Amino acid sequence: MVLAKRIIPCLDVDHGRVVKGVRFLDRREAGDPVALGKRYSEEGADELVFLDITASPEKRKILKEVVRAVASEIDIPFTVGGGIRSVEDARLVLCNGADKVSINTAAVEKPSLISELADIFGSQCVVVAIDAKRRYERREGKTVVETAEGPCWFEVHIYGGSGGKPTGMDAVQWAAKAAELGAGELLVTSMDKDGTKDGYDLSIVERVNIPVIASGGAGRPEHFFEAFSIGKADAALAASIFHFGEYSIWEVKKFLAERGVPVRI
Ligand code: 0VR
Repeated sequence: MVLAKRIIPCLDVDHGRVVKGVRFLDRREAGDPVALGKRYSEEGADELVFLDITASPEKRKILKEVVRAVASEIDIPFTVGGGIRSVEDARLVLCNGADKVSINTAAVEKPSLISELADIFGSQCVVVAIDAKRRYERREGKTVVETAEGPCWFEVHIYGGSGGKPTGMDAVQWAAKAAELGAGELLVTSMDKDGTKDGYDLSIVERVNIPVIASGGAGRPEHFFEAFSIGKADAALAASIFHFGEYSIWEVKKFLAERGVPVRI
């Protein structure tokens, strides 16, 4: 049996409103999370991701009322992240309608949280989000990846807000570690591609040995096709093209199905 490739719209939420920027900067408003979530669920999205992107930089808890409001309008798997730092935080989000939790900052600061969450809720519930940015300067011990733009390594960033904070960590190595600790899935976002509509950066995706969601850069249906054909993505996440109405989820799926990619219609 072949697993269907998943198309996942992403709601990046800032104080109750969906926003979208370019390379994690210059965010502009993109709508109401409840209305958008409902629309995507009806349009055939396979899952929905909700990220409270200002929770970690503001050191506050996720806005659980908004999570609950979105959850009540959709009937597809729902992944929620932003500001989740403990088992209790995860439980709260799951009790408010999430099916999976996504952690980034807390996982980097305390990797054992991944195993704790996996032990309690199951790996299928734990998504580790990795926000990665290319670095072209050489650095000892980093995994060098050959790209069309030259050799580089990928640096993990935390605290999504205002461009994120570099950690010095190697994203390829961190992806392997997160998988070993019990993550069920990785959400790999290219900060260089985010919002550019230039296509995904699949360099990390192909080096991961657990299910992986490619994120950042989708601009046309062809980009999804690349993620599933040239790249080894299990799912492709996108925000800009769906929020601003350039393509519907249905159009993307039709394009993929016509080219032999297994998708749920
Ligand atoms: P598109 O390139 O518009 O499809 O973007 C997909 C994906 O990169 C974003 O929806 C998003 O999840 C990345 N953004 C931000 C962030 C993630 C975590 C924290 C902050 C941000 O500032 O955009």
